Amino acid sequence: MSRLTASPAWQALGRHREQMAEQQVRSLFAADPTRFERFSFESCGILLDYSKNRITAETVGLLADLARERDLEGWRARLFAGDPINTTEGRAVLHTALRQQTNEPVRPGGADDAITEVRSVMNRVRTFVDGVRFGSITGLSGRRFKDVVNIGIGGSDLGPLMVAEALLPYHHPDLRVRFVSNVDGTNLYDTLDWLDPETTLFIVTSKTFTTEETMTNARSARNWFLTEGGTEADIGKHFIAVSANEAEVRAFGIGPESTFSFWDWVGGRFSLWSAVGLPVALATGMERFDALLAGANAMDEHFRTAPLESNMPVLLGLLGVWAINFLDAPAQAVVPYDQYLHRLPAYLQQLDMESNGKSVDRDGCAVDYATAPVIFGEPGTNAQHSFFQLLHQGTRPIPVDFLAAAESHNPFGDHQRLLLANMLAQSEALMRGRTVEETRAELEASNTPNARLEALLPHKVFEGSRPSNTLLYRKLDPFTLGALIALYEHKIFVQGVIWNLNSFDQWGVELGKSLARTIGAELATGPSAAHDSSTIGQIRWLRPRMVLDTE
Ligand code: G6Q
Repeated sequence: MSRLTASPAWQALGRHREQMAEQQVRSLFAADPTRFERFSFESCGILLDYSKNRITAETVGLLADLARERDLEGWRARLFAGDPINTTEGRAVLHTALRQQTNEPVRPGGADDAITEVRSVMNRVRTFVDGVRFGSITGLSGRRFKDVVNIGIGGSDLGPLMVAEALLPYHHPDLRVRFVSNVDGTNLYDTLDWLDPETTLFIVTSKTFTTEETMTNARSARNWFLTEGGTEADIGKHFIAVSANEAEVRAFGIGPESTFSFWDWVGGRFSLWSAVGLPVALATGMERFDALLAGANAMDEHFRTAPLESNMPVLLGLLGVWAINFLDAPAQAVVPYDQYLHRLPAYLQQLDMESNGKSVDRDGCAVDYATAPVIFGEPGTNAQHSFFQLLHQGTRPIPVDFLAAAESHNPFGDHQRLLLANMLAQSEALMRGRTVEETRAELEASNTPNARLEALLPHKVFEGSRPSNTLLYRKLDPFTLGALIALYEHKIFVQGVIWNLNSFDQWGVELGKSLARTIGAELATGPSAAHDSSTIGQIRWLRPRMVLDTE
């Protein structure tokens, strides 16, 4: 048994689970008309309703005991103070410093004040963004930029992409932002096909500036630019870099005046608040980007100061632990009833699964409990017509996070009412289910013949008590979006603390990267005997059939 599973709070939750196993959530609602008031609250413009989970006040108390026992408050203080809590990489974790609204110094691992450095880079970002948006910074022929292409992958893509999509209503009407991430040439080809090199600005975003996909795309974009009429002398005007590795940026040919730095204390998947957010700032303007940061900071302050039992990220994290470790939930669905959040599930897949998808704890010991769930999702109502069947009647509980705005950016006729009705209906149906008696009554009322009724009955029953959280906000504006993202960042941190994980490294992505380098060479020369027969067989099948552009 690990220290966690042997701990008094964990054991107490295990006993409590036995009491809760048969507890129907609909009965809890029936017994307590104030359940919504007791298990919902608002912070930073977001209402969290967690009343549809299989919990009582005792569950919340026991979960908070677990958090205290794991010293969540201590870890939270170390996070904000800039202690090197990313121990395997010896780094501080200070994405919160990027959105700090005061000038109070923060020293990552005791080094120079991070806030001063952040302010200095962001002032340059501000000047650049205003210059491009107002037309004083232009391309080679003096024409205004019309297209911005961000070249990056993982943390250097998913965050800015998700936010740029979410804030589409705030975009500059004459500046389009596009994202190229995949090393599949189709991604770059499809993007470049529409572009005029004279009015295109490329942002090469890479913390390390060595990531194979990004550097391959960046080199191909540069070749395209030169082939389409640009000259070497124009590169500095059309290619800018966002990176923590200045030496590699120089080696690529981008000068200091076109480089925006960030730091090793900003993890890739937490970097959108730095100059990595440039595509968002260019598209929406610096005021909006500032509001995004302010929203995230408001959630930071809530996370830092609110009591554990009424602390939104803490509760979301603990409810996840309850579902994963005590109710055996293998996955977590994220379903925004907000089309502009259509990339949120993809973004959260990285944030959560790369942070906590681990089977070894901070001390290097194998864990004996489940960690990160599989995160998946799609916007509602589309999701209802695909995977909701499994959520309602599958064999295991899959918690759902529903998200929705009261007000749409596009108030077409009756759409928003229908959208919200569907979301409310789904969370109610998941929670309430439909008993055998209710199903029978319904079939009888519709005059279903008896034999058919008996055959259909088991298929039409819903177990119910399927957990969900609902997050409601007035409108998806930059401030609210910032708060929402920070909410999930901290939720994941909370879970990492409970599970005793380092949520800030990602060693699991390395093995495939190094094998890809070897196999890349062997696709040209032939496979070595070092591989298994499957890999060798596939290399042999592919080699004579591959068609490469060798120009
Ligand atoms: C995120 C990860 C990873 C990273 C990409 C891109 O936390 O570290 O997704 O963001 O591998 O790395 P570069 O920014 O260095 O190109």
